[in-house]
Amino acid sequence: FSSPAWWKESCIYQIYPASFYSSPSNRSGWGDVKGITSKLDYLRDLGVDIIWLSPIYKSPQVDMGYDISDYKDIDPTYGSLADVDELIAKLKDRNMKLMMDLVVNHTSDQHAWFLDSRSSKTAPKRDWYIWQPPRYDSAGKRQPPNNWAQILGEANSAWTWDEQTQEYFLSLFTPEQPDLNWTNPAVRDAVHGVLRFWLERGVCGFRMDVINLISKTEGFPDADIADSNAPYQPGHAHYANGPELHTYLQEINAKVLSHYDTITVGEMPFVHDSAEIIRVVSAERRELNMIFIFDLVDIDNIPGSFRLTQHPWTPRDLRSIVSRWQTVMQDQGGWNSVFIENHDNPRSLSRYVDDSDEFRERGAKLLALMQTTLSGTLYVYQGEELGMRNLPPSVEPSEYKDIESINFWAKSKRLYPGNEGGKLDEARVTLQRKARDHARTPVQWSGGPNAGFCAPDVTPWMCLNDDFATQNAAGQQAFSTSGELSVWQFWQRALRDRKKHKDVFVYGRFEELDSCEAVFAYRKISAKGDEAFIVVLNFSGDEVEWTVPRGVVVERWVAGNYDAWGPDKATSGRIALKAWEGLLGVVE
Ligand code: TEU
Repeated sequence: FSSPAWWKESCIYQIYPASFYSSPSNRSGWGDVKGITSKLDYLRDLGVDIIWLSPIYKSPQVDMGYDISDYKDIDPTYGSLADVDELIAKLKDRNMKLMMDLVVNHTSDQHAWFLDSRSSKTAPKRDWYIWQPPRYDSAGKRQPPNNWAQILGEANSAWTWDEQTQEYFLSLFTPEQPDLNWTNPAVRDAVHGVLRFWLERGVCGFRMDVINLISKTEGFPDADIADSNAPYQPGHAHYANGPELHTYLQEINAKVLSHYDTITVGEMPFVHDSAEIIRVVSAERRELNMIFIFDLVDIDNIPGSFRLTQHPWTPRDLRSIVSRWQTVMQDQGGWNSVFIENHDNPRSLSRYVDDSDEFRERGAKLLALMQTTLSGTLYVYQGEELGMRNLPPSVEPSEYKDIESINFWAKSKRLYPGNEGGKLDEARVTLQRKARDHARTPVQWSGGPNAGFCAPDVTPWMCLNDDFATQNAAGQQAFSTSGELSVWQFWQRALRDRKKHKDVFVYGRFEELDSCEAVFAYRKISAKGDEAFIVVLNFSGDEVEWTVPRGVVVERWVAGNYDAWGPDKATSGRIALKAWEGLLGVVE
């Protein structure tokens, strides 16, 4: 059981600025900061305390702003520093806060630091990035320094050749995102300066992009061969949670964070070891408040491989992942972040439940019930509160905008031009299921032109989902005479309940109850033991029976996704669950 803190109880809402809201006078088809500011009441009404903005800094937008060319300025697409100051002030008026995305594993290749670094071998900032001479193969052909693959284009090397200075630089994500050399104290100082700049401006903290990749194994050894047909291999073992990670995180804390009242969440892909994770998030080590663990959003990846792969999974896997991390954190003194969506993953509705017209509302509410009753800091991704779903399969691979999908499709066409062995079809399905763009379509504000996302006569930068006429915020916020809550209203109520019973839902002890195949059941109990709830979730489209375990006395059901106000059901013995049904009950 953990001591209370504001950053634990807050509901954090992730905004993907390009697709959130474009203010009416904006003619670009992109969302902007002014647009965000104008929607604060919407967020406050939902129950949001903190907004986290995906990057809005100056950027060539090769990777949608995760390639930053100036950390201390705003990209004109999104507005200006003055707009951000206004946003912070308006948030403050509403008792809300702002978290920024800190992308410091790499910069853009257009950042002044890199322009200097690549200008010559003796440039003052040469050593701010990771440069290596080539290797030569037996045929005398020039090769990159090792076999690591690029993360957002796995057919390519993680190293990019620089003609001018005849060396390779490391670029784990794309060639336009060179990795900073964190072994250089001047780089770390500069990063600390970036944090201070934003904290002084009034932001409350940071989501730290791939922060676990900042320390690489010395000597850059080759990765083990995972796929002998592939030209390059996943190098995770040599850069995920590398040798100096903890030193660097503690340094950030000592030099910067400890001087402010902040919230930090580190993005930590490719790491599953609980002892290592606890090292980062246990309070006494002073590293980060919490991290994003990827097990749930990577549930359908081939283990150890890349994100754009397919791997079968069952509700049992989902259950065991959620249970494992709830338990590890409470038993070992760590702190969870509870999330199931972000801008790098398909929509949770399409992925974990059923996005058909028949079941989408049930499914979205089922996930809301789970998310709002788990211990940890809760993150909601824009549109999740509306049950937004993936783009329809009719969208062609060539229409995806994301660099990862573009590289993946180009590779697939090159390797299987004649759809050999059905492999091109398979790649198409992989994109239909997993492209990052599914989460990047504009937020559906209304059923009007452009879903109310931007001016009616402007073309949005990214196609809208074709279901916006019936699925949109205005419709879901409207009062319904049927008495049934919309997905948005369900989230609003669930977020309120989470706050009201925070001793149980945010801080309480998690205990998995006898779950069977698709049914995930757990009990949450406050530290004092004076309050407890039961949650029963049917992660299947089948009607199933589930038995309330002996020793669990359900007083009454207080909420459900078929009857928001508490279904009239048996409270002991066998209970019948409908397809995708979820229940919340008070336990004695
Ligand atoms: O993502 C890091 C990351 O490794 C994944 O989520 C990644 O997108 C996926 O595994 C690719 O297969 C972060 C950002 O969230 C992402 O948008 C950026 O592209 C990436 O870092 C580089 O900054």
